[in-house]
Amino acid sequence: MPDLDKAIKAARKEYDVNGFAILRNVLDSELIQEASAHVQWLQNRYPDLRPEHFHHPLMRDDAFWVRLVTDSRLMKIATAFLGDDVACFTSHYICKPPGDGQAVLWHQDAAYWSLQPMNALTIWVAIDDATPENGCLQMIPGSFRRGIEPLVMRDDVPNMLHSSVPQEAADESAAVSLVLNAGDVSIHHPNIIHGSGPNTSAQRRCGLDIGYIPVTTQIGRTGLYLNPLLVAGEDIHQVNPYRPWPMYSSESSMEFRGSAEWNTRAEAMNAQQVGAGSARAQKDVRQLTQDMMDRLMEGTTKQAR
Ligand SMILES: O=C(O)CCC(=O)C(=O)O
Repeated sequence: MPDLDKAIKAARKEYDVNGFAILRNVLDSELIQEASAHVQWLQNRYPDLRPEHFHHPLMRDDAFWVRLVTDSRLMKIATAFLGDDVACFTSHYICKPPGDGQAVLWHQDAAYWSLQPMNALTIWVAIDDATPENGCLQMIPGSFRRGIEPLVMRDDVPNMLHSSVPQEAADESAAVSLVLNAGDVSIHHPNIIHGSGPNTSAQRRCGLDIGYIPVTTQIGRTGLYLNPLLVAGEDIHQVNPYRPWPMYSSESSMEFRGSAEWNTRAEAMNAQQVGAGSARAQKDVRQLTQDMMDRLMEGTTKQAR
């Protein structure tokens, strides 16, 4: 993939200066269509959930989600930034329905994550075209160099995180909108101040955010990040337990291109994983998702339980 190599090199330079970068045309339209069908599959399965909250517990035993977050093109980007041995510790679809999709107020991911050290990369995959009207991501260039701002609880406007950085910390006049086509991806630093507006348009805006860490980063035991998955290389440091890759089953996953061969790939990955099978809490996935939403509402995502 020579073009991707070139794009990663350019992205590295931008990321080092601004704390974010865009890579165009990373994922093919067939895979994006499957991801879109996956969102519909989740919507049918969890009709009572707002689609901004399709968090990773809902997908942890879902072979398609693992196929997606381990896509070779995403792995190429993640390993270029984090090294050869990489895990995925969080991911969710933020799908903003037309006319009603909620804002994500200015925030820093690191303020919500319990990671030691805070070495991580978010890859955000555009499942739909993203524009200012339907609530695309916005970044404040260079803001990743500042420290972590305190969280301010917010219920003055509907918003997905129920919190933000203090108003004076976000210089909105410097904000850049990330206008993406479906299949483009953006990457960002855990400390960068970013957010997205409400969806005031007639077009859905759906993105999948995926948090990757090198296997040297330890995930705090707060009960939230219960689904780390080794996605590239080896668990050479053994600071986290990893879940085994799920087998394909029509009950736990949508059918997808390659689902017939999936189990061979998953078995091979599990065979080489030290500690495979040491999955964390086995609470009901809907309840876990509710716990995640409650903790966002209480502002307690970083506190141990
Ligand atoms: O999808 C959005 O609008 C917000 C995503 C976000 O804040 C993130 O990926 O860190």
